[in-house]
Order: sequence, then C-alpha cells, then structure tokens
Amino acid sequence: MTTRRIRRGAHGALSGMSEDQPFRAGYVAIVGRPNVGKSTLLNALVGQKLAAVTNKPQTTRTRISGILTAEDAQYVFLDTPGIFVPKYKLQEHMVRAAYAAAKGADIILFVVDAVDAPHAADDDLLARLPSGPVTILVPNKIDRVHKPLLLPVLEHYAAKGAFAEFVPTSARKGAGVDSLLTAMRPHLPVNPQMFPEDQVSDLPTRFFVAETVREKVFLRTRQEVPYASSVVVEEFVEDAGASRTFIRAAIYVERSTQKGIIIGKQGTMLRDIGRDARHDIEDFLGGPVFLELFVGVRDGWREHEQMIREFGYGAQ
Ligand SMILES: Nc1nc2c(ncn2[C@@H]2O[C@H](COP(=O)(O)OP(=O)(O)OP(=O)(O)O)[C@@H](O)[C@H]2O)c(=O)[nH]1
Ligand SMILES: [Mg+2]
Repeated sequence: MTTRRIRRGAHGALSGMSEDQPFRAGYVAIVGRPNVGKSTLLNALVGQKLAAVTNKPQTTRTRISGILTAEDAQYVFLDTPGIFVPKYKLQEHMVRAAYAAAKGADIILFVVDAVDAPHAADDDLLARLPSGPVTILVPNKIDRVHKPLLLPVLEHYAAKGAFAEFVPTSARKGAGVDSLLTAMRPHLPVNPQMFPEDQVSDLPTRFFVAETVREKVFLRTRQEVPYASSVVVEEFVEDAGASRTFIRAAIYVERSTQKGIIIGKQGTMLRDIGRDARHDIEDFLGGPVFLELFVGVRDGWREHEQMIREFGYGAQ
C-alpha cells in the first residue's frame, strides 16, 4: 500500500521546554479493555480525528498510528483494539495486534474506565502486559466520576507498583491530555525525529477512508451487523480537473440478510451511511468528495484467515 502524508490538523505544535533538553522520540501504545476510550484518547492526543470512535465495544480492529511532533519530542501513538477473550478468528487477530503493539512500545498508556475502576478484568490484563515498557495509568472518562471516588482507584493501582505515572483524563472533553503529554516526555528515549513533522500517521489515506465508512456502519446498525461488516476502498481517484476525489468503497457483510439491513428500505440506510461518511471524509481530505458505496457478501469472513488478511486485519 502506498503511504501518503496526511495533513496536520488544528492542534498546534507544543511549545518547547528549555533549549538544552535533548530531543526525544518513541512509540506509545494505548492499551486497555474494549470501549474504555483508547481511540478517543488517540484523537485527542494527536488533535485530529484519526481513529473510529463508537459507543460499541470492539470498534478498533487494528493498530492505528497517530504522530504528534512537538519542538522537543515526537510521540508515535499506537491505538490498539481492546483486549478481551477472543471467540473467533478476527478477534484473535485483534487481540494479537494489541499485545504486539504493547510489546514494541517505549511507553504503554494503560487506559481504564474510571467509572467502573478498579475492575478485576483490568487487573488480569495488567498482569499480562509486557514489563519492559514504562507504563502509565490513565483512568479515562473522569467527566463521569465524582472526584473523591478517583482516590481509591489511584491507590489501588499505586499499590501494584507497576506504574511510573498516573494521569486521569477525559479524552472526550480534552481534560488531562496536555498533562499526559508532559508526563510521557521524560520517558521517551533520546532519539532524533523519526517522521517528518507534518506527518500525522504512517497509514495510507485509503485506510482512514475505509475506517470512516466502517464507523458510520457501526453507529447506524445493531447486534451482529456492525461486527460482521468490513469496508474496502476499491477506487480512490483524485480528479484535479473536477477538483474532487472520487471514492468507491465496498461494505462487506457475512449474510444476505445483513446486506438487506445495510441497504435499508429503498436504500435509505446506505444513503445515510454514505452521507455521514462523505461529510467526515471531506473534512479529513479538505475538499469535496464523491463517495459511491456498494454492499457485498463474504460468507463467514470473520473465521477465514485469507479474507481476514484481505480486509487488512492480518499480520501486523
Ligand atoms: N464520558 C466520556 N465518554 C468517553 C470518554 N472517552 C471516550 N468516551 C466514549 O466511550 C465510548 C468508547 O470510546 P472509544 O474511543 O471508541 O473506545 P475504545 O477504547 O477505542 O474502544 P474499542 O476500540 O472498542 O476498544 C464512546 O462512546 C466515546 O465517546 C470520556 O473521556 N468521557
Ligand atoms: Mg478503539
């Protein structure tokens, strides 16, 4: 796949510390159970909508990089699928991708939902994380928690002796995000810059386009349908003459009944998904887009190794 640089969003570069500080650069894996707000946190840290966010668990299926370059540091964030006990092949790949990102990182942001923390499942997961990287506890969604209730959560995790820092956040409201960047910086290795400063991800534009469409499918459908859906961008043509981008994407599901749901009565569902997605893709690309969607069936693809790979969820 070709790599294309993605425009930097509104989030400005962070101001530098003092001039004698060496430049630091490294990988930061964002890890935790499904639905705790990892992708929301990635978007907040990078200052741009990169990763799909929905209220449904298991939204993220692959490792998603987001790069933030400040004057004195470059953070390469890796959003990961939520870690849980997998039941089918696609889920096995998702969980494997999360552990692989954690293993290769300099820093792990261990994100927990502050509303139900401390949770036994988080403790189990923490015990399985690699011990090499510096680990930072991030209780997220603090906008939903009465402050004094956070103290016992922090005490619970402090007693584990596994964390270098504790930074509560509300990724949705942006609270604690700057403190988190400040807390991470000294734990990044001294390194030269790894990516050009205007590069926001090492993933191609097509990936983000497909994820945007998939996010809209997740938001508008229920039960098995979102989980049985995958999106492939079949055509992506920048027409300089017409100054718009032509995109043709396929939504694949596992059964013809699911195809019927995605298309909807007289095509209304597909039209709504297309309209929502086009709006976000135009924001992302910074120009008008013609988006054509169609729906295909790939029988039981979530259990088929080859199809999982074709959809981009294979080896990472
Ligand atoms: N109230 C509140 N909601 C949040 C916050 N951060 C995320 N959410 C919501 O939590 C839900 C899940 O957010 P995601 O960012 O998709 O969570 P995730 O951990 O990436 O989920 P998976 O990809 O499924 O593992 C969404 O409805 C978010 O809007 C927060 O700080 N406060
Ligand atoms: Mg996610």
